[in-house]
Amino acid sequence: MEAKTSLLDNMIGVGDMVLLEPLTEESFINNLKNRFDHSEIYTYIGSVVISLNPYRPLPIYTADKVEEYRNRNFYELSPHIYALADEAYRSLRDQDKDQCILITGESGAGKTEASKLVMSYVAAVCGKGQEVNKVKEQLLQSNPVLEAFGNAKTVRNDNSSRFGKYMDIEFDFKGDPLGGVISNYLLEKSRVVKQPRGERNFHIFYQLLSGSVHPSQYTPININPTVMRFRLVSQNAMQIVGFMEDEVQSVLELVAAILKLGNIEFKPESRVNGFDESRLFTISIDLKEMCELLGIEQSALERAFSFRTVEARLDKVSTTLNVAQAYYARDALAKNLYSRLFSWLVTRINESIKVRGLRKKVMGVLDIYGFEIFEDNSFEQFIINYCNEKLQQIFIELTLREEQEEYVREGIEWTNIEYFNNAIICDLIENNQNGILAMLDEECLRPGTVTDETFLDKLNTICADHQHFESRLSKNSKFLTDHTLPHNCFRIQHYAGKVLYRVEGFVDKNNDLLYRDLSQVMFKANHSLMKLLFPEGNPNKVNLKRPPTAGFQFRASVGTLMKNLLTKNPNYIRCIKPNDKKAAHIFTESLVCHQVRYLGLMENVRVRRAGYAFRQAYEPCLERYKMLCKQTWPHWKGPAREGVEVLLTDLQIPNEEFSYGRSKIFIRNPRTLFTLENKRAQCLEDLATLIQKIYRGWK
Ligand code: AD9
Ligand code: MG
Repeated sequence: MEAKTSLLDNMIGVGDMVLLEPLTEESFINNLKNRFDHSEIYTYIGSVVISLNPYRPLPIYTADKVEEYRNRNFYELSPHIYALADEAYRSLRDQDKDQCILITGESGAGKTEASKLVMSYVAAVCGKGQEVNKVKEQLLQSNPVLEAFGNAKTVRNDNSSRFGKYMDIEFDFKGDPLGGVISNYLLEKSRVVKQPRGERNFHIFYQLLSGSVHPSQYTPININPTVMRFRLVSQNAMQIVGFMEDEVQSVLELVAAILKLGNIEFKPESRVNGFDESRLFTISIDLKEMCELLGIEQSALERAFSFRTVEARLDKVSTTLNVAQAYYARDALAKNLYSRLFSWLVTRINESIKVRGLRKKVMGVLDIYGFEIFEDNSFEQFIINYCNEKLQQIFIELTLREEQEEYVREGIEWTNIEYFNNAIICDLIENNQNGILAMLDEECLRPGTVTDETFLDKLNTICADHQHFESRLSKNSKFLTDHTLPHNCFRIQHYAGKVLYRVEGFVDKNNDLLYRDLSQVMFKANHSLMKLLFPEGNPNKVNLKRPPTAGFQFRASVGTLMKNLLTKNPNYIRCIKPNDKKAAHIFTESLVCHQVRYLGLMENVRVRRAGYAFRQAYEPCLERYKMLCKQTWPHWKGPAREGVEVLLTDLQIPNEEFSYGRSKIFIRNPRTLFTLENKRAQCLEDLATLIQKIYRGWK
């Protein structure tokens, strides 16, 4: 009977993997599958929530469900993301502990949905009132705005986050939300100008065009700026978040201008208006329309696409651009316009949701782009996967640390358990001296001819020659070199799998340079946003200092994020993708097994079981089992801890099975818990039979 082997009544399979007997990878996967087949997508490993993407709407996020989970103990009901959200919120509200919700998993596993479920749960259970409700709405509606601009359809996920997001929700002393702060991490801006086969550009472009052009026709557009009004799905959301009408309009103008920009073509043309022999001439009207949209002087933009001025101290040297360089400049401008617009949106949202009262406690929700292995992996995947490595590391450190600390806090002995630590991969990427990012930066800053190939040569040479590096990289084989590697590639053994990176574009994307001529034209534009977006184009503020590289900035911001997360109490949601067809009801065992392995879930269960499989505060424990002992039933008058002692002695459970912590009882073996649960189930059954008898007697 399934119910007898579970922690909770009437549960499918085992709700907490810690209680799984026997514990093998096979039984672990079978348990997930069994539960998934019965629409139970959540399963615990102690306090960690495993979430399987159902790829279909489930009726488990209703207002009734919220009520059901509200103010209940974590293990009291069947596993649910709401239980985690409730636990985190109550701990924040009642114990003043800052929380963070760490959501990990590969692309399409359900992280973004999970983050929204946590946010909506917290919004539903925290305080009400006009002001508070407005704050809540703004916080929640920031999601569709950012998704419209930062998400896109990829082969892995129809709504894939192409940026990392961390949101601090700030509360007052009563636990009412006051506002928040969003941090965004490196948007995949290359998507603006080029999308892999079968993928799309950012949603906003299609939302803008909806009704006028079919999404498949991305390139040629015929939007008339004057009729281009608010036909946007995200438009309502923008207004709720606090954007003014003219701001929305400005944003849309910019998006439309980027589309126009993408249509501009260059052809070498001799003698145009006697201006210059090598001047490039554009044949479309898009240039004109783009200039109209942004209030740019057309001839200035044409010139910026034809020449490049290099300034060195007092000298200014102008060189003509060839067609390829003009296209390069065009794409660089499109990417910069879009990514700067995105950052501006985040800043603008932050302004709206900024905390005005006295902030007391914080709940951080982290939703980043998931681990990606494509056929063709570039700088973007490298950055995304590095970010995922860091998160995995934090999981490893904190699971262990948390476990250790709890034993110390409760005065209980603890023995270490071995598991794979991916710190070595993080170091390979981020080491200050010879990490891959540092080498890339070094190459980007080196005078002389720098290409992706010279960067790759450098990586390979250092790996082969440098004794220290060799032992660090090769012996642990995280940087994999062999003769079968395709030309221009390097391979890394990430925690989640081997990824082959093609170096093409690494140097360029890391440099992230925009010709000064273009930024100056943008700064001069007669458009409300452009001065804000291109401050370096201000001719009065000539700054010859090189801006930090994309890799450098990313590493720094991830470092800050990690420090921030370490100060908070972590709550984990480990998302798993059940199949790669984006389909409901399909559970591909091999795929799930791979994720279970690299997420380290088996180790997680083992760590949890190595010491004590189960722990519970004395009071709820006594409450749950007091019916099993005459001395504690129905009311125990003394302290809860003594009640639990009386109960366990009475049930003749061997002493070595328990440890009495300061505030919790620790149960070593899951079987002991089953014994208690079975006795309790029996007791309830007897009680039900008795009630029936009495009832019949009355009739
Ligand atoms: V990525 O790293 O941003 O590419 P995520 O964020 O892990 O990825 P996402 O949350 O976007 O994945 O989920 C992908 C899709 O799965 C969603 O668009 C939903 O259609 C579907 N999904 C995910 N979670 C749930 C759920 N709890 N219930 C129903 C879900 N559908
Ligand atoms: Mg996502």
